[in-house]
Amino acid sequence: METRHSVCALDCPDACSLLINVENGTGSRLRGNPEHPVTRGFLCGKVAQYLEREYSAERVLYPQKRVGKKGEGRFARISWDEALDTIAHRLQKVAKEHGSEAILPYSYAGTMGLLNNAGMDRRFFHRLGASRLDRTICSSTGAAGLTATNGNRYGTEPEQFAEAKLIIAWGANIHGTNVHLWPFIVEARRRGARLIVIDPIRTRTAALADWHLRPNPGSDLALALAMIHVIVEEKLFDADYVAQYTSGFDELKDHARRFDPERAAALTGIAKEDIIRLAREYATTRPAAIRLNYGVQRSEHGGKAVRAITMLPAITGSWREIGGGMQLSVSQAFHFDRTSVEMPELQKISLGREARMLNMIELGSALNDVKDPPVMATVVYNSNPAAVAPDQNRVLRGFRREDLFTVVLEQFQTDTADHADILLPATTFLEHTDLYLSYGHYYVQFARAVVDRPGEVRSNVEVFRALAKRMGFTDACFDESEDDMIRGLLASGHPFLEGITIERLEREHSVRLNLPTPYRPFVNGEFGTASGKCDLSGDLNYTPPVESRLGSAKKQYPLEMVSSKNDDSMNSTFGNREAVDRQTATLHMHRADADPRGIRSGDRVCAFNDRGSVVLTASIDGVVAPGVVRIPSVRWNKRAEDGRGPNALTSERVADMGGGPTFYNCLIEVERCGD
Ligand SMILES: Nc1nc2c(c(=O)[nH]1)N[C@H]1C(S)=C(S)[C@@H](COP(=O)(O)OP(=O)(O)OC[C@H]3O[C@@H](n4cnc5c(=O)[nH]c(N)nc54)[C@H](O)[C@@H]3O)O[C@H]1N2
Ligand SMILES: Nc1nc2c(c(=O)[nH]1)N[C@H]1C(S)=C(S)[C@@H](COP(=O)(O)OP(=O)(O)OC[C@H]3O[C@@H](n4cnc5c(=O)[nH]c(N)nc54)[C@H](O)[C@@H]3O)O[C@H]1N2
Ligand code: SF4
Ligand SMILES: [Mo]
Repeated sequence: METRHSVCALDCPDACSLLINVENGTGSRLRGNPEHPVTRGFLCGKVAQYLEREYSAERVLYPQKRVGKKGEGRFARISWDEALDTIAHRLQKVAKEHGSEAILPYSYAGTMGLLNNAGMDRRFFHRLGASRLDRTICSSTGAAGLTATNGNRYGTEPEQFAEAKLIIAWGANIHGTNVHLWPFIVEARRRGARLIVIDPIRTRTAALADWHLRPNPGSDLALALAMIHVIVEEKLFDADYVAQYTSGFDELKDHARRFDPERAAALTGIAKEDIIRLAREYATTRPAAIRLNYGVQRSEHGGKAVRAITMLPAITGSWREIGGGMQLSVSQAFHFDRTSVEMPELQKISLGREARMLNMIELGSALNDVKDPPVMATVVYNSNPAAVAPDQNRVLRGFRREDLFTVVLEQFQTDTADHADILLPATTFLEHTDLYLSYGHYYVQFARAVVDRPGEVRSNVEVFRALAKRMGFTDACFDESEDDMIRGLLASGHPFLEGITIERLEREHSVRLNLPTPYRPFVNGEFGTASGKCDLSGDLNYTPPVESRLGSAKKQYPLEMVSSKNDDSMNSTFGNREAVDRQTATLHMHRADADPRGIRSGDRVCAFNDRGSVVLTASIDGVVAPGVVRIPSVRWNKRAEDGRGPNALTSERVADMGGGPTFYNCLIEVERCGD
């Protein structure tokens, strides 16, 4: 028996360092590495049980071809040779008849491992001249907002939250989605810190807070501007930091002037006195750290909201302090040479130009409406769009087109896999080599395969390498090994990565970027903007989201649905677990909305709007305020009695910046289902 190191590859800011016992190629006792400064020896509930998934009888183990109708999920086993030949033949045919841009890759972050997330696949699709996918579904709106203000995506490291005297979890369900930050908050609170949660939902985190403020979904821009209003009026800002390290303060003051607490109270649903108290407490408690998470930016003004919230630690000078500042994402500090791996220049061979780009949140439109050329083939990996993409009925209609050729690389038979013409068995992160960044801490990690592979599973890297050969691509890049690709990623020459080699990672598994400890990214300004200053200028106009009670959308749908993350699953991953299915089949509602509709806890209810409907079980509890409903997400469609998940209700509407989705601005009505 041997203890081996791995890294959790799920789409989570914690990027945990793992230890696993291995005997004769079989793993047991998966646990958090006690030596990792952020993992600190524990795992979240979902991944503590990961070996149940690894060795599940439901794993997809062999290549298969569809024998039933699209969506039915009936398949027959075939050989890898037949699978690869079929795919190569069909892709070539589509390219010949419609042009290579009729092929659309669709992937997101099923694995965060750099190679299996965006490696050989990118080379393959660039060489093929396929359409490019704008990967916006999660964080691109927030990234755009953060970058507009700070010029880059650096932030306060989790370890420093222990030093804060005030922590604001803003649209951040830390206990559910970022649990390795929690012990640092516990430590801070033991030393007297207060935790304030700003979230329309009473999450596990909100329930544990000292103070929970519930804004109307998508109204955070108004709240942030009102805080700035108070901070400016009461002269609570750090005039010296503002003068030295920011630009555009006068413009910001003009914006904020119009958002007095009274006006903001009407827009946000938070009492005027509470807004004033929040602003004062934030500006006068030192140090104060904001954990902003992605809940805020999944709304119509989400980009601007992030932009404004990011201004708070600059105007109060909080970036100066250990335990101050803010974290949304720190991913950009990992300055890997991604172009060396993705090789966009291969498009020159295939197309002589950049391929067209389709926004992944508009998949329903891409599959049904896009022309010149229409999408005739799609290859899906690291994602389950049949469940997670908005406007699900249109997405499913697209996937059910008889003339669409669909390939899915999957570990489990998801709703998307059910629509595959060819289904390929994928490895888990315990079964392949990869390099990892984190968007929540500053450690680079590396892991080799630690357990034997079941059946005939292959990694994404291997599949796209093999497909390149079948398609006749002779370029040397398709022969490159995983280790060479990792060397390429690490060889960017950026000082943060200096001395971090594959050999060192092989020995140490996890290596801190070359950053001072503690790291205060903007202690002396040095923002990533062209001027080097924090940019407080720009458009911060706010009107209520169209899909909100105060907005202009149709009034027959009076409830605001927030389908945010379920604590015990990971988007649709783990949706096959019974407990997860029960949690994600629940609609939380306030008594004030339930009573007039004759709805009681345990009732079967239909949630619906013009886009679709879903059947759920009502829970009348303290989770939401009147006018808001919550559906913990994302359920597997096929587990639902009507074959639909929450995204049957959400829209393709694009947020204000960065092309991201507006999952959390969604108006619906709820009724008791007929018996
Ligand atoms: N357990 C678990 N962990 C996960 C995931 C998961 O599915 N489950 N998913 C992973 C992924 S892909 C991501 S992107 C991260 C996301 O991590 P988070 O951003 O923390 O997760 P969310 O649940 O999307 O949103 C956070 C909180 O924002 C709240 N919220 C929604 N709308 C608003 C709003 O308008 N204003 C404010 N102030 N709050 C709002 C939600 O109610 C939610 O509690 O988590 C990762 N970790
Ligand atoms: N209503 C609603 N919709 C949402 C969200 C929400 O909060 N509410 N959240 C949105 C967000 S933030 C995100 S990030 C997206 C996430 O959406 P997705 O990126 O689709 O994430 P998952 O649902 O976790 O599905 C990932 C799939 O990748 C597979 N996988 C894992 N590792 C590998 C691998 O190495 N190779 C291959 N081939 N497959 C692998 C897993 O088995 C899993 O089925 O969903 C979005 N959709
Ligand atoms: S999902 Fe997040 S918290 Fe859970 S083990 Fe993976 S990285 Fe750690
Ligand atoms: Mo995400």
